[in-house]
Amino acid sequence: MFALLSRPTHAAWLTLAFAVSLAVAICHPANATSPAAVVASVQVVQIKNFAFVPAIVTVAPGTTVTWTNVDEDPHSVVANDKGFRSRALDTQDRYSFTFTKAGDYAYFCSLHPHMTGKIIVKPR
Ligand SMILES: [Cu+2]
Repeated sequence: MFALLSRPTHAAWLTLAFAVSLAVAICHPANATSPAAVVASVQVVQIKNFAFVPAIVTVAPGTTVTWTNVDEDPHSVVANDKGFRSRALDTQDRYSFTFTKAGDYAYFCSLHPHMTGKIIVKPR
């Protein structure tokens, strides 16, 4: 008799504890503003005013980076190690490359070598 009464009470406490922890989790989303939250499977880089924007991007392996030239002048995207290389991109042209391996990938514009950028591929 006593066991039958105490069991539902125990279950009620477990339910309450679960509800409280759930409420805490909802009210405090983990690291919502940390840099890790910026990581996405698709990353866009604009080529604007003779610069790559953002110049340095951190992505997870498997991320496709798409560069879009929004300048009036043609630009290109060329890896320092020649691992990827776009043709000359006219206004609104795009170039995409999927980064599968972790590492730092420095690149530049072959038409204006002072334009540089970097893709950092890092597991989450
Ligand atoms: Cu350029």
